Amino acid sequence: MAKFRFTAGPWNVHEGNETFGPGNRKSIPFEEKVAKFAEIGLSAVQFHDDDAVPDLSLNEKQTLDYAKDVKALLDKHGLAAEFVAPRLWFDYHTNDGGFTASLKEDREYALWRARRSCDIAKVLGTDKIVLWLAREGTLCAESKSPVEMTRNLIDAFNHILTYREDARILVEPKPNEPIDRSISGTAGHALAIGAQTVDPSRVGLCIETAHSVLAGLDPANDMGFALALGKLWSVHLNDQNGCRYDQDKSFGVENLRNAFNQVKVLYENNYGENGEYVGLDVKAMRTQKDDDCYRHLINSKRTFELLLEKVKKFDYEFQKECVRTQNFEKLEMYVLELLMGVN
Ligand code: XUL
Ligand code: MN
Repeated sequence: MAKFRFTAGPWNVHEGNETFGPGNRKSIPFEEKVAKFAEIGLSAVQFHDDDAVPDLSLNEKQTLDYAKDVKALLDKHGLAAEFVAPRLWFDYHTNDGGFTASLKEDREYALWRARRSCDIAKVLGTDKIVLWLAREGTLCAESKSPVEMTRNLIDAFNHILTYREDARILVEPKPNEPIDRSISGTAGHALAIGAQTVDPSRVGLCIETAHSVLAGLDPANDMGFALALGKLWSVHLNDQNGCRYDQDKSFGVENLRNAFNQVKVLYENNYGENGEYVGLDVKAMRTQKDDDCYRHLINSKRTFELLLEKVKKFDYEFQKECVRTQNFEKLEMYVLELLMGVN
């Protein structure tokens, strides 16, 4: 049984800003976050391309040299790099989409960011490229063709797979926000697109709890779907209170039973045995103070580990008997009692 190893990104320790107001916490330098990640027991760091190399105006050699320094910093703290994700939603070129932008020059910009991510990932020692397809869809439904957008995505995936022949794409599906209508909002969409590429074996998934909830789906089932197909290459655990803006709450705080079932499906299927990490894509509430601003990460990891203990206590003989007699009321109460510490 592989031991679960945890990871997070620098964006998971943020100032607390949101649409209605600026944050109240101070910015923490990247080096300090990395040191703290190691201290709280994480094993790897997740990156957007500009988390690793913030200056987009650097030439290729300067970019790679900068990435080498980042790799040295990770090595110093005994951390690996899990993945690099092109940030295809911040720049004005990505106003209207990345790979599915309406203007050719904007689509080319997105492909450049993807190639840049591949190069940075290579220096950081990872073959994983995460694509959160933030703006791949429409704000105005009539502004783009869904058929063309789907083909754009296949072309973009092919571009990445041929640019770096050892790279793997992990699509992180999300049905909306910031885009109104995503063209590839679920695990099924992502894998269907992957199946049309030059190398479907190098297209898999990063399933995020909140994104599954936003799609009206069950996160544990999404993870199980990906596991059954050998496609669960990362997870972003967090929590989400129903269908509203993406909340990135600490793991388990909204729906503990759901969180239990996510840990259960990962444990039962030996998630991690091929080096996969448990990503904690959580954000502290904006009210949280500077002096305890890693608490959400510490709590999410602890919740996972406590739920793992519960999973290990799960009585499969009892479950089998309940299934045989179709006494699901009994099984359900057993799970609630397990979670409440009664048995
Ligand atoms: C957005 C989200 C991102 C991705 C990485 O909802 O989850 O942080 O995980 O690009
Ligand atoms: Mn995420």
